[in-house]
Amino acid sequence: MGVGTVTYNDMRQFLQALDREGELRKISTPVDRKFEVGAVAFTELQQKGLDNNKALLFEKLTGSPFPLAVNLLASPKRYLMALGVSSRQELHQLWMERTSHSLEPVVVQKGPAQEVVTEKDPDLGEFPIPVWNDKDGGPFITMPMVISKDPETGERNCGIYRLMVREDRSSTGILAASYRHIAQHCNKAFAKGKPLPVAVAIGVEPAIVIAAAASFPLGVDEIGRAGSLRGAPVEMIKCHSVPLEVPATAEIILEGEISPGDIGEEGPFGEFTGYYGGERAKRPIFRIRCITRRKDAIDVGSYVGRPPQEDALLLAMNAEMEIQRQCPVPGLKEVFVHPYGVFNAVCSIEKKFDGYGKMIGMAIFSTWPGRLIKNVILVDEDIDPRDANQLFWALAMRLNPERDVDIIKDVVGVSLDPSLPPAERTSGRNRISKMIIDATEPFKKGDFPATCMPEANVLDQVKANRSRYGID
Ligand SMILES: Cc1cc2nc3c(=O)[nH]c(=O)nc-3n(C[C@H](O)[C@H](O)[C@H](O)COP(=O)(O)O)c2cc1C
Ligand SMILES: [Mn+2]
Repeated sequence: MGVGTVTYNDMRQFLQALDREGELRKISTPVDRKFEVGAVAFTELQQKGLDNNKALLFEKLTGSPFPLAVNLLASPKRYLMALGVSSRQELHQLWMERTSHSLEPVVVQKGPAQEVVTEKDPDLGEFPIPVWNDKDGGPFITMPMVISKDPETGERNCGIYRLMVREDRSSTGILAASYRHIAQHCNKAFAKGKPLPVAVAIGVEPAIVIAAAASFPLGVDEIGRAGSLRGAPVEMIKCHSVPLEVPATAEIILEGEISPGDIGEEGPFGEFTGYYGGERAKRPIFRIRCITRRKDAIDVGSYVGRPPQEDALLLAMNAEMEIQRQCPVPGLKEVFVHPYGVFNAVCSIEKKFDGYGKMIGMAIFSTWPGRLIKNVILVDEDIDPRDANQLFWALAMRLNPERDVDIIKDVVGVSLDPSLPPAERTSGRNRISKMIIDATEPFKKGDFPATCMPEANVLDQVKANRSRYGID
């Protein structure tokens, strides 16, 4: 098996791998899906942080026979495990090699995702779907793989767009920003007065989750990219009631449609920013016609809210790699998108000439994933962008704010950015300012003081013979 060829065939195999690695905690005491699941998941993340939190498996939930897995990819370690790599360098290499092309899925006749079929009175109420935060407008499915096809070209899309369970328990609200690919599928179907068939897969192989969360261009089938990432094609089965295919080994499938003019109240929801995103408002409704599932289905969710959390980590890690790939100016060494504050990026560069930092800063904003970034800090190659101590040293010693800080006004930002003036959000303009901090050494080499170090040969000898000094 080569690097990155993991082929977990379903979420269960990944859960087993997490368990083996000590990355899964099973909770056997009964837990309430309203507020309590959210509070337990939040506490785990807040107390242990991104590097040390564990995935959680709630085995008993009040009012539901199904268990619920939460935060499966909420640590860099588990993200790397999901793709079968052991370091960020390996991940980077794998991403660049594998995400430039697809490995087409194969359609199979049968799959566990259809062991139980409910076509009459589908009921979301039987699943343990949590109300995560105190002001959330209802229970939210936070890890749905939402699958649709372009009504004109037939190209498939798979994205993660939150689903709020409505009171009838057989429909959900859906929030997909206007630039999301499913919104563009809806527009095309609605222009012909037709509904858009939609299928939602819940509980899938982790490479599918990672591909669905990545910002690939319109027209790219994320399921094909997931196949490429995992090193084996994804097996799909035909849905019962809609002309779509879904991962054959998923835990739960929701089939239905979004129809023109069919809208209802949705939200609010505690967002990845740590704030409630937008008011309760009229948004499209996803009507469920059929639910299929495994006999002993395991539901899955993700705590979304104040960082650290999974959504922001997935956004940050995917953005780092895609900014790196898409930056048109050479010399970008490392991109660090801060997973607690995903609008911040610290980037190390090989500075070619004076003024190069600002140039790369502008180039980063101009990439598609760079839309996420509000503040970019450029540092020299000798600074590790992930090391806050080194970063603060560079900011203190290399920065002359008047010269090195630039603010760019009236740029399209992220609609959920809480610092957007309310009128910008409600009008859909979403314009914000952006900042470039060029903390690289200024002037020509030689004009800027040299950093100080002990004499190189002596230093090497001391390092090699540390025990001599009795201070190891
Ligand atoms: C856990 C999680 C929840 C998300 N929820 C939403 C959402 O509710 N609405 C949305 O527009 N994007 C959401 N996203 C971001 C999109 O899934 C992501 O940007 C994806 O690339 C969009 O797919 P698309 O480019 O095919 O439209 C979420 C991402 C994650 C990881
Ligand atoms: Mn897409």
